[in-house]
Amino acid sequence: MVSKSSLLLTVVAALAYTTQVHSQLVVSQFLVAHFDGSQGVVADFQFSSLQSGPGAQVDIDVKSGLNAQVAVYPKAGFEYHIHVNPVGPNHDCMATGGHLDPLNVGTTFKCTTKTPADKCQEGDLSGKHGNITATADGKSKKISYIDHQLQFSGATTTIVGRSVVIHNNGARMACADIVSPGSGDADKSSDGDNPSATAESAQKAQAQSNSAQGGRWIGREKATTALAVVATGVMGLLSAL
Ligand SMILES: *[C@@H]1O[C@H](CO)[C@@H](O)[C@H](O)[C@H]1NC(C)=O
Ligand SMILES: [Cu+2]
Repeated sequence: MVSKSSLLLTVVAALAYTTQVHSQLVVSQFLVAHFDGSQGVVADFQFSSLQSGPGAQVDIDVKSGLNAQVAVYPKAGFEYHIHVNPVGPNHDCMATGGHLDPLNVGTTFKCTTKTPADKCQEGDLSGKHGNITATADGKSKKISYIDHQLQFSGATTTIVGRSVVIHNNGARMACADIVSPGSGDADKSSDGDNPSATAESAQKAQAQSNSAQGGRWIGREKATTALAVVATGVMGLLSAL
């Protein structure tokens, strides 16, 4: 006869495991690129992994700097891409190299919002989703979309450790590293004016703990196994009472 306390222990352990598995199914990866104003642009980019398959939800919040007066072509707006390398010393945007392009699409083929996305450079975000509009006050409406090419792993495909570059008629106007929230540059962000800052930091903390655990998906089989263990434990406990 198994003791009640050991059964109880099994239930508690299995519940703890299930909770952990569940949270990893919800948020796997969350990355940010923060433009801190040192190159005239204050903006936050967020990349959140999707629940299934490659791709990411991209959320862009331009707070200042993308003014129509600054734009070489105010009507066209500003292009922006994910470049392969991080930003160099002293905010050197040239150090970021070329576009993230694991498919070797190249720059001669221009992607538009109508091009099938699997034909585009992974990093050509403004090609696939449109330029950032130039405005009178340099602040733009929040931009959100899903990009199915973005990946959080793979030596050639990952967006981890890359950078975002904002262009003004081709010139590299400002750049920022893509990093885990709370690491290095991302910390300088002042979220004080952001009403969703609390929810955001909770999400960031979650993502951090997930990436600390490797940031990988845990299969549904494992979640199901954990649930089965919980169920067995509960039934065992009930029958022992
Ligand atoms: C995006 O901006 C670039 C540079 O200003 C411009 O050449 C291009 O035509 C713009 N794209 C669209 C779709 O307006
Ligand atoms: Cu670029």
